Amino acid sequence: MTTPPTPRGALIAIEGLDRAGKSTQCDLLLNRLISSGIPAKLQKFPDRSTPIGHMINSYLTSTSNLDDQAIHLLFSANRWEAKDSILSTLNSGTTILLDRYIYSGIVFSAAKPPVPVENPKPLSVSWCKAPDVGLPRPDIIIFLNISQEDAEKRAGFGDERYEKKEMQEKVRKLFEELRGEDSNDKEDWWVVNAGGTVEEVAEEVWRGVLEALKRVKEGNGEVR
Ligand code: T5A
Ligand code: NA
Repeated sequence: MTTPPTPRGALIAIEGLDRAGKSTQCDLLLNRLISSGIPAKLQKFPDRSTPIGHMINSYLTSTSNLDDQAIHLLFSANRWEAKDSILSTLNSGTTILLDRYIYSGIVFSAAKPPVPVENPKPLSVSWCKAPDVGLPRPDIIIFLNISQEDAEKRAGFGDERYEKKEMQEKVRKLFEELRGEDSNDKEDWWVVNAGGTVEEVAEEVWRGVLEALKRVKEGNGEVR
């Protein structure tokens, strides 16, 4: 008798504005999956542990400056360098939680105020999308939706380069556009009200996860 092949894991992206609670929810979710007997792993982007990640970290903490295009490509390269590991992990039957992914990559770069002299135009969304084309597509994108007021109340807001009110407003608008643009496949996005308690948010997130697991079960086994 041959053993049936292991079904692949689900690819679940958690997205949202700064301080929406992504990392908090990812940690809870990882524990919940594992204690439910579902093998799971967390992959955070940016992954600050790699050489490319070190460059991103010094940019975000403002110890270095980089051209807008250059930093955008580094964020993308930081995903590409994880691609093989993501695919082999999924194919070994382990679910992956992505703490930010392609979508943060697009909206944060496109939301940046242009540098006045050298680069008068903001980066276009289509330019920002291009380097990530071909990366594994998540089975679901769980979007933690939070108001600017609630985000600002949370600890640590304002520490890093992009954590400024104006920038966050643009990010919010661009995320909305991105969700709208994908309207033929609206099912990609699972919007959660992230303004509730940690436990309330976790319940809504869990429903999204169950949906992703169901899709994988009903799918053809291939990562999208
Ligand atoms: N970026 C990222 C790009 O420009 N391009 C890219 O390609 C990518 C991938 C760093 C920056 O990089 C940009 C986007 C960012 O500006 P990061 O490392 O993910 O990205 O940022 P972090 O600082 O780690 O994370 P965030 O600021 O986004 O915060 P989280 O993870 O959303 O929030 P979390 O869980 O750390 O919670 C924040 C605080 O709120 C509390 C927590 O205890 C914590 O103190 N909290 C709650 N309080 C009340 N009620 C709740 N429900 C709460 N949930 C959490
Ligand atoms: Na985080």
